[in-house]
Amino acid sequence: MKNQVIAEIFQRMGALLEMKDENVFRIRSYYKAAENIANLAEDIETIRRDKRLSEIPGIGKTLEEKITEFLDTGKIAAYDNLTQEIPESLLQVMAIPSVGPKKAKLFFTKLKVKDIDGLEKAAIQGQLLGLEGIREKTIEKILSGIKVVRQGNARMNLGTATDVAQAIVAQLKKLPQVKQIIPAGSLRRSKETVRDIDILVDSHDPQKVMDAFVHLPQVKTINGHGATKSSILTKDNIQVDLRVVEPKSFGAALLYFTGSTNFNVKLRQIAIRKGMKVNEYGVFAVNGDKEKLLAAKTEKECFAVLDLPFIPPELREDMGERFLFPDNGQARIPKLIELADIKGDLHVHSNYSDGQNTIYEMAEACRAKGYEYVAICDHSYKLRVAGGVSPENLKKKRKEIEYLNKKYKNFRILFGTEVEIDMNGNLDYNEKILGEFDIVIGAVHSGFDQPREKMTARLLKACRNQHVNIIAHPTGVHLGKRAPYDVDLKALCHAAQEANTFLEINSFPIRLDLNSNNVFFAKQEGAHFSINTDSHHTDHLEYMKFGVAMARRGWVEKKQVLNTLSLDELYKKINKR
Ligand code: DGT
Ligand code: CA
Repeated sequence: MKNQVIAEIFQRMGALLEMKDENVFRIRSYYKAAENIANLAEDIETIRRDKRLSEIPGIGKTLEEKITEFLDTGKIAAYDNLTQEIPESLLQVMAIPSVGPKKAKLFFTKLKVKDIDGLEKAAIQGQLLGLEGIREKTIEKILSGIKVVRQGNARMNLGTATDVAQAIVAQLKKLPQVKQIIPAGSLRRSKETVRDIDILVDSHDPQKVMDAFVHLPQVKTINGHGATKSSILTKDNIQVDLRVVEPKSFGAALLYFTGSTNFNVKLRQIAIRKGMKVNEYGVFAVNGDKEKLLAAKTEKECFAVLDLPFIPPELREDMGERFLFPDNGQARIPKLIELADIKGDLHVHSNYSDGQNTIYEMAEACRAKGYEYVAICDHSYKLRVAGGVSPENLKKKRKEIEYLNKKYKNFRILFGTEVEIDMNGNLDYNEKILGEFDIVIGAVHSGFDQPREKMTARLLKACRNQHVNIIAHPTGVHLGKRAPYDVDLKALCHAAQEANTFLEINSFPIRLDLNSNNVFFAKQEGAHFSINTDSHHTDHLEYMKFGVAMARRGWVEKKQVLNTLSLDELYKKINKR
């Protein structure tokens, strides 16, 4: 499918036009088209063949011509012209938090800054100071923004890693030589971001598996092609390592290559204390220079001979180590929440704001997942850029939901909102309107730079509003794009607990907010959670698994999560009806 490539080009064209100070509507049309194309479920070439391009929302005659041009020639002349004028590398500069198109252009024209390295150099050498609108503080922010972007370039988010790994696993699974195949490493531990993908295969015939791996269609370069280990770079520059191990030691290898490194170190220490040894080939009893294999075939057997319970991969981090390996006594592992415990999604958008699907389509997709409810929480009026819903339109939305609910027996659509929390902690709709919703999610989408006390006060105030049930993406982080804002999470947890407000674990892969560290901390502080997808398309409902993974990594149990409740229990919990 060429969908993603075309979406990417339109996204870039939007950004380049923004840098050129073009008409805002023109800029917006490229961004909107990029988003809509990226979210298409159908192959754009099929749509073109059926002459239905103009039916894609936001695609007018001009954009239709550009899509056709790309599908015919593999190029878009207008894009090439733009990159002649403005180097593409400036898009990365523009993506740095607190830079943006205007400053990127300023640095380019005044200082010939073409890329991130150039900007960093100019900032350190003091060349930025004195340019229009640049103060000492701006430079500090730019330098820390560069760090965020560099980290983002070095590590992909869990969503991307999952997609890449799944595509490779699906192809290799077809080989008769492959018995088991599991992505290990940070991906198996569901870490928020992943540097490279480590896949483990159980096979008696490694050579065949290696050959198939290095010839996969997604391979750009082969960095290594050995007898039992190979390493490739995909066309998107993602490193994937594949190891083949013998079936008899698959468990020990899986344990080793799942890590984390710190967890492995701890495991080795425990083994030594018991007169044993652990490595990727097994767990051994050591007696002088004699070694006897005790376990290797499955992870469970390896843990058992070390007198440990099975430790879920998500817990194999430094976090929670004092519970996993207490100084005296047995490891205590709670029964972690599972995806199957989730009974509904409490934060999705519809086309009433910036969602791609109708309320009905979102509801049907949730029903298909076996949910009991979904809350349609569109943006509030102030967030115009995301189609915030006006008070008049709310009435229409509510009627539509009531009408649909009449038809459902064991399913309910909740009338919700993701309401803007302003700079002072006030909410975008008045109390009367807020009282009419089934679910209110408070969210910060502006003024990320506020100092800690201000931001904390702002969030606490929203949290204590009697109508607010959930605080959306509590730290505002965008992985690789925007650092979290500065908030006293402890204070927020305490206020949330007192006010019966739930902290969101936002499952959207570029957010994952709260992240697992914050979840772990918030849980200790007594907070309760709602795991939501923030879906803007039915396809995004799948992201729930990532939010659940964050909860598991934070040692969260079912009882601490609002949307594991049945509809009746949920209403009771939030004092509705
Ligand atoms: P990443 O790739 O940075 O997101 O994180 P990981 O955990 O996937 O790290 P990676 O890819 O370097 O290695 C995969 C696993 O292999 C790691 O979690 C533990 C194991 N491993 C790798 N190198 C070592 C090592 O030097 N010592 C030990 N004990 N384990 C290692
Ligand atoms: Ca890795």
